[in-house]
Amino acid sequence: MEKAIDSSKPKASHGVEDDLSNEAEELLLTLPREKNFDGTYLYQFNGVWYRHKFLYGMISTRRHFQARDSDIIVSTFPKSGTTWLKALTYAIVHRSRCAFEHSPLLTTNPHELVPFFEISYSLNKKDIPSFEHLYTPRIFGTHIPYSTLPDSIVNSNCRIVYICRNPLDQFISCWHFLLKLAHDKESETLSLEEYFEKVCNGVQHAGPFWEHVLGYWKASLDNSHKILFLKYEDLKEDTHSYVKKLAEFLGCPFSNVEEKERVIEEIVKLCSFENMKDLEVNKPGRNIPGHIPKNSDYFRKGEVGDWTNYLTPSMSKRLKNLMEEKFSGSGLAFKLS
Ligand code: PAP
Repeated sequence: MEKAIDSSKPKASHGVEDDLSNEAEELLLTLPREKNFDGTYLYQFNGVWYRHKFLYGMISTRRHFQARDSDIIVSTFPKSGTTWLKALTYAIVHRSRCAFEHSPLLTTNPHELVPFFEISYSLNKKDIPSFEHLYTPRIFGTHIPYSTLPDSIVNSNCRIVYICRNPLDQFISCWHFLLKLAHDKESETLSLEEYFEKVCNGVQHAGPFWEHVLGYWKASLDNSHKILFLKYEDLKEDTHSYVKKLAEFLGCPFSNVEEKERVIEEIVKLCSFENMKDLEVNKPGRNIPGHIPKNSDYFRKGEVGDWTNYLTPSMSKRLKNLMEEKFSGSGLAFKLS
């Protein structure tokens, strides 16, 4: 049964969020919890596991976020291609604002240009973010599952682009990311095998993986004009075609002139792993104010099939079998290499 989050309370544009803080703290005491990778807790809310800060951010997002019809939501399970899809979406949608050699993507990390609303709502509990600094159409990121999105997103004409990644690479990518964060905080961590066990039981931030992916997959089948469902592996294989498809879906297709002027190629190059990783802003030591990960933590290898370097045959078999079982009959399959 769904736990209640009261999203009907009056929405102050500014104001101390004591009510919500108290409500969230009280709620936390009632929720099942499990140790996370780094010894902190994950809390299970409506079947989904959240880190503490994100749970608060999710509740606050549901309470306060008002979608506009023109908004674009980049939605993902963590470590599935969020940074890349944010960059591509931003580059496509705002391409007429400035020449590519002056693109904000060259000097600003994609997570700053395209904020996660649940992080924005969790950063400062005193003021509700207004997002006034964002260009229209506004582009937001989120890891919130489809079933828990604010009503205004589901009921408005705003569009959602979702990217999933094969669960073996996603697991390894997440493992490296968490290891880096824990190392920076000098926290004790679970071993790869212990973390693997948690993931197979669905216990990871925003997990279970299969619930998240299936939620958006089914919604995209029911509502293909609202939700575009992409796969990291397809995007890697043929970025050009998917950039074109993304622009069409977002209502800003490339003109013949733009195609002739190789605008798609410019966007693919600008947002490529190799280009973004080497930018000064994404080098080690830089991070977005208020964010714990360093900008460089979002760029590791950017490859398909890296799982073969880490998972034992029995681990990969178990994860493949689990996914086959969970995705059976859905029509969704993953490319592993
Ligand atoms: P997030 O959910 O925390 O925002 P996200 O961007 O989804 O993270 O995942 C990071 C992964 O995307 C990393 O994968 P890896 O660990 O297997 O290397 C990262 O390298 C990859 N990535 C980041 N930017 C790009 C890009 N421009 N092209 C391809 N892959 C990318």
